[in-house]
Amino acid sequence: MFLRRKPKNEEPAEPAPTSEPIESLWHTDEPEAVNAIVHAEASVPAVPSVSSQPSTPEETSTATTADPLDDETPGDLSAGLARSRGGFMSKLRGILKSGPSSADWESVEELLIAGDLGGELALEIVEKARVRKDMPSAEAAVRAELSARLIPAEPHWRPKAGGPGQPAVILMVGVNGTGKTTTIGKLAHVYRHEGTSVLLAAADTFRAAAIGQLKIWADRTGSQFVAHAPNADPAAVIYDALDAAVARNVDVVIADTAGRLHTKSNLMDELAKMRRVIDRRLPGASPEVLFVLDATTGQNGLSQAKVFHETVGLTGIVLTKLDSTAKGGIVFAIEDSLHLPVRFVGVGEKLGDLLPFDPEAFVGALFD
Ligand SMILES: Nc1nc2c(ncn2[C@@H]2O[C@H](COP(=O)(O)OP(=O)(O)OP(=O)(O)O)[C@@H](O)[C@H]2O)c(=O)[nH]1
Ligand SMILES: [Mg+2]
Repeated sequence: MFLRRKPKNEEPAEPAPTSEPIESLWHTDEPEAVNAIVHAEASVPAVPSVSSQPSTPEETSTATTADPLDDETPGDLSAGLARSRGGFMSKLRGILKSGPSSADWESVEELLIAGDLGGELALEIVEKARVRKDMPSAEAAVRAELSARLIPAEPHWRPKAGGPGQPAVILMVGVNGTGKTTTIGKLAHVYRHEGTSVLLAAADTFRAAAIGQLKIWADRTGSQFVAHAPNADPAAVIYDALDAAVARNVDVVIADTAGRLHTKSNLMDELAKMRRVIDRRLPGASPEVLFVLDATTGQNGLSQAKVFHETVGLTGIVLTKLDSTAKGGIVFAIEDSLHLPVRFVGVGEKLGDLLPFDPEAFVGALFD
């Protein structure tokens, strides 16, 4: 069992956030107290376990094997974009192939807007594409203009630790139901397969079910797990999770947070506190703050992202549910307006349906 230790030589200007169980647990090893905080690790056969923390039968009891989410088959970007390719893109390709007249270029603009690029960007793309002389066709010109809007890929992108002995940290944020927890599970699966040790922090303390949902992902992926009781201070969960990760030499901590509306200032303040706690516990760390955006919310998602960015300083986007929308053009709008890279796209509900975002492959899957 992991023994929590009081951090030495660390007196943060703002007291470390605590929730009741933590206060009473410093220096204690009482079994009844430990029940208030869950530190669990389980392993699944497909994933190499790299931690020395054994799991108990009780801790692994929530693992599910019959769930379709267990399907690790790598997701197919092209299949995930089928709706977009068959929707606005198919009409767009039709018009562009016929060598567009002025009226047709107007339709191109309308189709790009219908595909969720937003009015301003759609106009810019059309204005530039129609005067390009270096392209063999109108389709190639639009394709090149769209590609130019995307931030170049970083194929081997990984969250980085701030220094030796520190874990890399990912804070997953977004509005309700966008796919944060599922994305954490999929990401933990990827990292565990690479032999990286992962600790999931249940900083969505809003609902007891949210803690249970993340615990299932911890069990399924063989990740370690830190949670407090429901309604505890989420910043305290993160503080404790970082403590645990340092003590156990864990490589990556991924923190789940409750979905929140960008208009609720008290909830946004709570998120800002979580962000500050990371800086306080791991000075010099540069945590990844990933905004999980449901592609089906389209342009509304952009205004949400802007407020989150102002509050917590986003470092990247995860665009989920691309398989459920015919408006995959939102990718261009996000990168163009937020200047933040899309790190991953979700193209389904299976474990393997989280793909690193590759701009070239994305544009190819839309056009080809
Ligand atoms: N089709 C599809 N569904 C997805 C994808 N990602 C997540 N989902 C589904 O979206 C639903 C919500 O996912 P959660 O992970 O619980 O969302 P959340 O953001 O954690 O929700 P809250 O914690 O309530 O804010 C679940 O049914 C997921 O299976 C995706 O890429 N494609
Ligand atoms: Mg969740």
